[in-house]
Amino acid sequence: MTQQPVTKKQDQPQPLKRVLSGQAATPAPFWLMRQAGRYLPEYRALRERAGGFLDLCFNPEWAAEVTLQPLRRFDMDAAILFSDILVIPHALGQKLWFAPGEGPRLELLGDTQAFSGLGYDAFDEKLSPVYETVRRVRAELPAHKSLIGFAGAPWTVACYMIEGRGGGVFQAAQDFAKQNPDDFQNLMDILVAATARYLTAQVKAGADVLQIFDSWAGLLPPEEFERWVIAPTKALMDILRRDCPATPVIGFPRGVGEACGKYAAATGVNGMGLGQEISITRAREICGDAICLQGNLAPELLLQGGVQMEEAVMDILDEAAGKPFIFNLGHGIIKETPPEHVARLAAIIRGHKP
Ligand code: 1CP
Repeated sequence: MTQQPVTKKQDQPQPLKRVLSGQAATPAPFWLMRQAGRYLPEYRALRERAGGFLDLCFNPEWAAEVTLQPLRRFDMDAAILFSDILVIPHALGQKLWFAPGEGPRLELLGDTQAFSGLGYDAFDEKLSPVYETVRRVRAELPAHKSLIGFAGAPWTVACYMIEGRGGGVFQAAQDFAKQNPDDFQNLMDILVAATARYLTAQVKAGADVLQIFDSWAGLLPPEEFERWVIAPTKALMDILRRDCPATPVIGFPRGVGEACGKYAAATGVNGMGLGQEISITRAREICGDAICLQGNLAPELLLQGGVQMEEAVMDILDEAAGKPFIFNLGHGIIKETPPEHVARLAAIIRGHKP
């Protein structure tokens, strides 16, 4: 009698990696942007104990705990590293702080904005706690759950570096790029190299999948979109393909609508993250059948819950069925969202039959 191999849970492939390799899966794997965060009481408790937000990001024990908190409740298919996109300017030497209740602040780089003060002297040392967090989370996660490492895309990180804060449409950053394109290109080059170094180190520490957040890609008109979103992302992808060829990458240029097709084709990402401004059906027409799409429930519907949320989730799952897909939101969870709504969402996704 031939013995059937016993499939241990450890041997099961990760559903997230499966769909990112171009295969469809039912039910669709899911995770949620900002799944670790202020909507969870256990996050708020640890956040209070940690003191500053950066103290939380750079304490591997706490950051690993916060990364794992949502999966203890909801059985997502992936954990996303708890950190922030702004640790890159911090590691390059730009002063960063989080004013209580206000969001991030960065010290302005000076009149010339020549970026000469940025450098690698303390880069690896400052970011080493993040890599330790990755190692700890990977060691604790079951093998079939993916750990997503991430960074901000050069354009989005540059927006904060030049503006010194969030909250608007980054007019100073947009003006600076228009008026000083050579200096801005210089900043893009610095950020491409620094981001590649940071993401490659996350992969070495155990990240299974990477996501590149370009939250402010949608601010740019077409020509600038090509120059400041597509070109630097492609340059970053070229390094990642060389240095960690086996690691799938999800690109999330938020708010670009139908330009997702151009972005996907030009950058070669494995997963195309969609904001709620485009339907899955339309994005599939534009991007083709091979790529894995990710998204795109409006976070406002998750906040609201009820029948309207449930119908919207079913619509997305029906539209996405039969092709590679990761269920997610179109942007991060709103902090007032009741955790029970997330539990309901998870149940609908797991129970969906096309
Ligand atoms: O006090 C707090 O708890 C701070 C709130 C907070 C949190 C929970 C910030 C400050 N960052 C984070 C974590 C974070 N940031 C994660 C963790 C993992 C997860 O998703 O669960 C991730 C992936 C990010 C990424 C991030 N930071 C982005 C890209 C995604 C997006 O939301 O568009 C951006 C733009 C930031 C900058 C940032 N950091 C924090 C805030 C409040 C902001 C936005 C500032 C603004 O523009 O208004």
